[in-house]
Amino acid sequence: RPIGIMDSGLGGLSVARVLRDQLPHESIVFVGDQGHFPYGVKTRKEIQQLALRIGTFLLTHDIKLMIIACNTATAAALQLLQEKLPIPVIGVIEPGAIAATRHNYQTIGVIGTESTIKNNAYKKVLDQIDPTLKVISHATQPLVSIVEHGQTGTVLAQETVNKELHIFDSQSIQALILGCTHFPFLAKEIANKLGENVQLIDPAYETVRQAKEFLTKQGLLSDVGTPTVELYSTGKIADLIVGAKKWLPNGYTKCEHIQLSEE
Ligand code: DGN
Repeated sequence: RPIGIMDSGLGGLSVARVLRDQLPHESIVFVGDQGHFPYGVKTRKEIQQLALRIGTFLLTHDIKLMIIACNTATAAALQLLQEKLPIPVIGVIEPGAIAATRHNYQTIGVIGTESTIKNNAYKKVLDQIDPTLKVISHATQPLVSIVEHGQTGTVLAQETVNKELHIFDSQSIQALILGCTHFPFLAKEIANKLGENVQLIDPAYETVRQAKEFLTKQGLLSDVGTPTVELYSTGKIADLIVGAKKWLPNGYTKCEHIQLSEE
């Protein structure tokens, strides 16, 4: 049985690539909801409806676990999906916060979409784990668009990162949580801007570690065989193919457009 992964767009591929790398025998069904991109500026209710629709689609593929590979959708819909779907669902925020609190940092930054930052999604979890940690949160929607439009590695990408992360010039941080799954694809530009003293935290690694732990405990881990990797987009399939070619080094077995019903 495959693992289901969803995002509003290409960002979820940053989780899929870590999963492919760490759990190479697991089959994946990935949905990029490009037809409704971006989630970062939508209401909680809208995001919940979209995420539930995708969860229902993933169930038709008999998934054994769903990963919400989107911080915005995790903040808005994780609990709802855990209640409504008959399979386990994990998100990326708690794993990201856990990864960030492993190193005794005193001050960390969090960047994410407007929705993730406005909801204080990371700060709430970080405060629970380590109330003494100083957290500087910053919303940056333009970085999501750079990734979604295939502009990573360009001068424009670096300029946009420099402008968007300007806030950290005056507020020094020891680590930065990449609190949007699109951002690991801009890690080089972000590292250029912040310098080597700031650790970048990609929540995907801890998310995949938790997925592995769960599957192992349940006896559901696939450790032999050649997996299938099916990618679906509710929007332009060409964009998903470009992203997958760039970021999924081991390729995919299927890539198709899907239309999900409003119900
Ligand atoms: N990739 C999503 C996230 O992690 O928050 C959001 C992207 C978006 O829809 N703006």
